[in-house]
Amino acid sequence: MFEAIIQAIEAHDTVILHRHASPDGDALGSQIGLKHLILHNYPGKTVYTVGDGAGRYGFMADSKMDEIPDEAFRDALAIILDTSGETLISDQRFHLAKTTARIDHHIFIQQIARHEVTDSTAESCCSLVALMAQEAGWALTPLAAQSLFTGMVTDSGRFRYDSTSARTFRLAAYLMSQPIDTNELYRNLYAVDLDQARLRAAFTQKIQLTEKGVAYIYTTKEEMAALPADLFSVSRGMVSVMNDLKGIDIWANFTECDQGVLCELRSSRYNINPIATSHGGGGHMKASGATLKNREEALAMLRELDQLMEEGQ
Ligand SMILES: [Mn+2]
Repeated sequence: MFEAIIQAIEAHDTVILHRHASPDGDALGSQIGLKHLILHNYPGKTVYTVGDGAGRYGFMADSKMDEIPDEAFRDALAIILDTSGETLISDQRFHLAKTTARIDHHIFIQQIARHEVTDSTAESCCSLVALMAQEAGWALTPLAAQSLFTGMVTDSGRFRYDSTSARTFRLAAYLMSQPIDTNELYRNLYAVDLDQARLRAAFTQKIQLTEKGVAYIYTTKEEMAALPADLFSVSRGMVSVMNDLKGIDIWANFTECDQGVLCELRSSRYNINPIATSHGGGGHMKASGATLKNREEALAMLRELDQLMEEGQ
């Protein structure tokens, strides 16, 4: 399955690893994991990780990105991980690379690279990288295993989402043949400080319901400016206060910012991806996102979600 990508890695002395902007555990995990797999199995190769900062995933080992000049791309292979749309890639200089490849588990929207493997049945990009390591017969290292395991955990909601499969557990077991401190990992991922707990409580109070029972939170620019939190922790971080509410099958978090209104859409039952895509976004069947123009577009989206609820009943 990964033959062409493995050959491309073998054929290039320099490999540059990209992933989507505002990285999550899977984006960073696949990047760091693949970096250490290549370094360990092909001594002498140079591997760089590029992109914006690790943010709340800064606890992950080796998550500091490299700063490299344009020349570094000239003879390099650039591999794009965990990204479905070209504009979402952090550090657009992959265009300068000699060859490109992509490994992704989002719903396919476009070809970006020369060699591509996309499998939307995988719960995480990290598990695809783990699968490639098995296929190539690469040896694991503790850091590679730990990074890939982190992405599997975060993108599967700690092995809870329906994308979690027998293959997920087989690959998790394979990674756990290396020493992975899960207590430490889960503490880093799930322990919240008191301020964050209070912020979540405030967002719980902000939950509203549409006529058909779609839950949503809308945060204006003014409210955002007054909050002790950054855009990502509100937009991606607070959508989860609506998880696990009985009788709520679809929920959305809207956050105004300079670019428009960030929208994070989730569902426990319905495929909300086409609605996100029709508003210029993308993602997965039950978890997608989009950047909307304004509040009117957010309200229009809520009407479409209401319609989806109605059709589903
Ligand atoms: Mn992912």
